[in-house]
Amino acid sequence: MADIKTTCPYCGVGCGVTATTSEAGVSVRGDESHPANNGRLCVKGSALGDTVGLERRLLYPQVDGLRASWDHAAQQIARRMQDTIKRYGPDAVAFYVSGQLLTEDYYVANKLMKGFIGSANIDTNSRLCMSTAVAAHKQIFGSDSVPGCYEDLELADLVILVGSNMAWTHPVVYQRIIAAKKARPSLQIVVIDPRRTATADSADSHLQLTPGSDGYLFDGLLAYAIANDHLDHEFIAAHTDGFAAMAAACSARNASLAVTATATGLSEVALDAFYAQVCATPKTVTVFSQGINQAAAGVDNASAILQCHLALGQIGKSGAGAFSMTGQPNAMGGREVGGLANQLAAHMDILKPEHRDLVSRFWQTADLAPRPGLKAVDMFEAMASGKIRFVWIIATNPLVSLPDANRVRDALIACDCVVVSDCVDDTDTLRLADIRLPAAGWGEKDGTVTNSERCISRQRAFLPLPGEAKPDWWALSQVAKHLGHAQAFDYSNSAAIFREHAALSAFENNGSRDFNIGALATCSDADYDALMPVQWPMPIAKPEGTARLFSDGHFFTASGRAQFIDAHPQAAKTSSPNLPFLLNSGRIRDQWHTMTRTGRSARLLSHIAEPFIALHPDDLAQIGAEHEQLLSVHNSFGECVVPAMADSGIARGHAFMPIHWSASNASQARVGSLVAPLCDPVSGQPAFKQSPVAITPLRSQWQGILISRVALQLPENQYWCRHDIGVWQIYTLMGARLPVSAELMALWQGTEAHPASRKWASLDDALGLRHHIIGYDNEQPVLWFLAQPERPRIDEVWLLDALSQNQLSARELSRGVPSTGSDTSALVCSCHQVRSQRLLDAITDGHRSVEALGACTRAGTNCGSCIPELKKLLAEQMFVVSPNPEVML
Ligand SMILES: Nc1nc2c(c(=O)[nH]1)N[C@H]1C(S)=C(S)[C@@H](COP(=O)(O)OP(=O)(O)OC[C@H]3O[C@@H](n4cnc5c(=O)[nH]c(N)nc54)[C@H](O)[C@@H]3O)O[C@H]1N2
Ligand SMILES: Nc1nc2c(c(=O)[nH]1)N[C@H]1C(S)=C(S)[C@@H](COP(=O)(O)OP(=O)(O)OC[C@H]3O[C@@H](n4cnc5c(=O)[nH]c(N)nc54)[C@H](O)[C@@H]3O)O[C@H]1N2
Ligand code: SF4
Ligand SMILES: [Mo]
Repeated sequence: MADIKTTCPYCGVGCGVTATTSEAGVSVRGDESHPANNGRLCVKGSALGDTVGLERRLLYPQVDGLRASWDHAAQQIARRMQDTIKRYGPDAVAFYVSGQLLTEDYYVANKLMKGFIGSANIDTNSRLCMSTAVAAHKQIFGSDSVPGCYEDLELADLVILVGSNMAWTHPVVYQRIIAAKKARPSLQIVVIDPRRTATADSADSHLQLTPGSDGYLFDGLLAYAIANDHLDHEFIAAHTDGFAAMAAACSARNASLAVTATATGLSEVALDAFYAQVCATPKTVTVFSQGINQAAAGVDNASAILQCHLALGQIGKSGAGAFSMTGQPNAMGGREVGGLANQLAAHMDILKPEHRDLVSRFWQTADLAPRPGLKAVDMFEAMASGKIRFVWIIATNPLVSLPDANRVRDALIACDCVVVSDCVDDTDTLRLADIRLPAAGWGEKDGTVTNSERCISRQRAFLPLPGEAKPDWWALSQVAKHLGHAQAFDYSNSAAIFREHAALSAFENNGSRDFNIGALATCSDADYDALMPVQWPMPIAKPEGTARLFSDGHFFTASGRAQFIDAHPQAAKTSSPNLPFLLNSGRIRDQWHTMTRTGRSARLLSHIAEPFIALHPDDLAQIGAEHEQLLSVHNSFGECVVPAMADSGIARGHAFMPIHWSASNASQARVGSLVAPLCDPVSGQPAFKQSPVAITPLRSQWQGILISRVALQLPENQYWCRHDIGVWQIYTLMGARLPVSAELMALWQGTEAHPASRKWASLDDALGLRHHIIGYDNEQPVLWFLAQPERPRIDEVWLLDALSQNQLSARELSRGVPSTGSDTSALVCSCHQVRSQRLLDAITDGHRSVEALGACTRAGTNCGSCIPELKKLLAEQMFVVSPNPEVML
């Protein structure tokens, strides 16, 4: 029952987690001593214990569909790679890796490809996530450095959240800001997002701009600061180059309030107020995330943000700076080891001969890649066109997450050999693998990650390796040995890799490179085990680490000064008569990416369980559709079929879809299949947020829920989505024609060769409008199906439990709710399972604040992710109770 301190494997906040293993399973709580979260966890982190079960894990290597030993698998990978290299050269092989790898895994993958295979064709899903921020940092600061730290967000007087739905995507940092605001109400929060999000709901102001117009907004800010002389002349003169040229280009564009208002769709009054506020607030932090990064002109937009901070001298000081929030748990670690195709290790540059020479000598190799490799989208295009013929994909699901996802399928099919390392046994990408490798997952693997504020923390193992699962660094090292590089990859543990990584960061680093963790280069295995969270840089002379960069005005450019450039704003894609909606895509609160882990937690499903497309209610009416009706969303790249969600927070002509559904868990809901492979020209990051689409309503006559212990092959032409909870699979279905019980039973019986032990009870109603079936195997319920014209509302958490225990009354079974009468209204607080009806009752009973609701129902008292929803409920209800605006305050 020992407590192990580790780090959450989800978002880039990088919260410390204390995990306790007992016979009852794994329980987790926030680590009070971790500087990122001081004991807090969001709902995803709190549910980590639900996701560590061994159901549906990939446990053994497989080669061409057959179970194989690790040695055979590694030998086959090496042989197939060598065959490809012999015939087509080293650039015909590629690795596609992930910001969810540990730094040690990442270091080994990068070293093998760039150092020893001799190609730089290793890219990562961070290309889809952070490459725009990387390019902007390098362009302006000379290095990929996030200047500030989380504390700055608490110390600021103004926090600007641009293209970030932080309340849902980085909830613990968001809660830190909200707590700071509560203690000091003068702290102002401005959200810049074309969508009214949960984050926007609790901000002081929301600038609902035209998608992709951020460049104009920040160019307008520079123009305003220049015109009204709000510049920090001293800082500009002492620590920057190129200001005059940038200012001249900006002035030449005449970015007046009127011009900016037209470009951004915001009013001149709103712009004037925002600009005046920023210029008058020295302690301003601008946080940017995917609304900026995932845009066709993302690097220019991000650069414009960084330049505003330079021009106003709002950088390198406590409470001031531009802050790129990183998405994945180790996006930063991946950048540190040079995981992107256009980087070298330890923040060095593959285009610089002196850096190539340094790394070659450090790795003792003569085969270092001579030039940058292909970026993710180009890499998969090279597979489709036969230039790359071998790919090893590790810890990412590109068939779902890349743009033009249908083309990615063609790309993998065209390869001679596809190797996929994953921890689960079924993903869209794994389905196309020739060789599958079982990876150690969270709780089993051991190493380090770096969060958004450059803080390096340990992920520690507290569970045994299941089956034959192995850490990714180990698998890569085995293949390296079969390729003849035994000496360079002779690592005994992750500590040995980390020491090498740290030593490289300090190797001949005379202060010209920002990334230096030389103080850790000689750590013993025991030191590494005990490593406390620490922020880099931490050169030998500064083992305590560094909270803020650039405080001394020194930048990592040749002149030591930050560089102003002409980040000229450009308009993003727009809709057209044939494709009248602009589709935005992103995350929901309780799911992580393609749901291979969060999809297994029943409580994480209660918030939003199904794919959807959100549209303004007036747009829904205009296309002749209703809330929850099935819609076909399509363009020349693909089609999705998902239910509609009416959302007045979406502007007219826009739409939003979540990224979480794949072919493995829904009939047709991969949003990536609708996204054009259009990328920022500098960073290569795809413009995921603006895809023109057409939307057509579909007719469905019935809706159903199916809960089954056996996987069923559902008909392709009907809508379904599925979640796997323990031994159960839960399907939501919709269709054109109400199925007859017998059809479904035939499907079920068809899954067994000898169905004698299976019986079913069918409770169809007299009018034939409602079908209800319970299937038994050896007297135990194993299948439950309810279909009716309207959407069934059932209590899944209760039902799964009841089915497992076989303790159901006929009445309960037929309704899917306990006979005591259960609340099946929308779940608001996942941590304490509090539903909206309970909250409405509490509000009616006089609990009229977030705190009072929390005290009464416990909602919002754990991770706080649902506080924006509590506020919304309160605002709506208060209005009903008393339309007097004073009461609302
Ligand atoms: N719950 C949850 N949290 C996560 C993740 C997850 O899967 N689930 N994934 C993690 C990862 S890898 C990442 S990268 C982060 C992403 O974190 P965020 O960037 O916060 O999340 P997104 O939902 O991708 O997009 C953010 C917002 O950008 C807005 N946006 C779209 N277009 C524009 C535009 O033109 N301008 C502006 N200003 N805004 C725009 C969208 O409406 C959206 O609200 O989340 C991390 N955290
Ligand atoms: N349309 C659209 N598309 C997007 C985005 C968007 O906003 N809109 N966002 C993009 C962004 S920012 C991101 S980060 C990507 C994320 O997209 P992906 O990286 O494709 O999504 P994940 O589901 O996180 O995939 C991780 C896989 O690795 C497995 N895994 C987990 N841990 C390990 C491990 O230790 N080792 C191994 N070998 N496997 C492991 C998981 O089971 C899972 O299958 O999506 C991108 N795609
Ligand atoms: S905010 Fe949530 S998902 Fe992100 S690291 Fe913390 S607990 Fe994990
Ligand atoms: Mo990401």
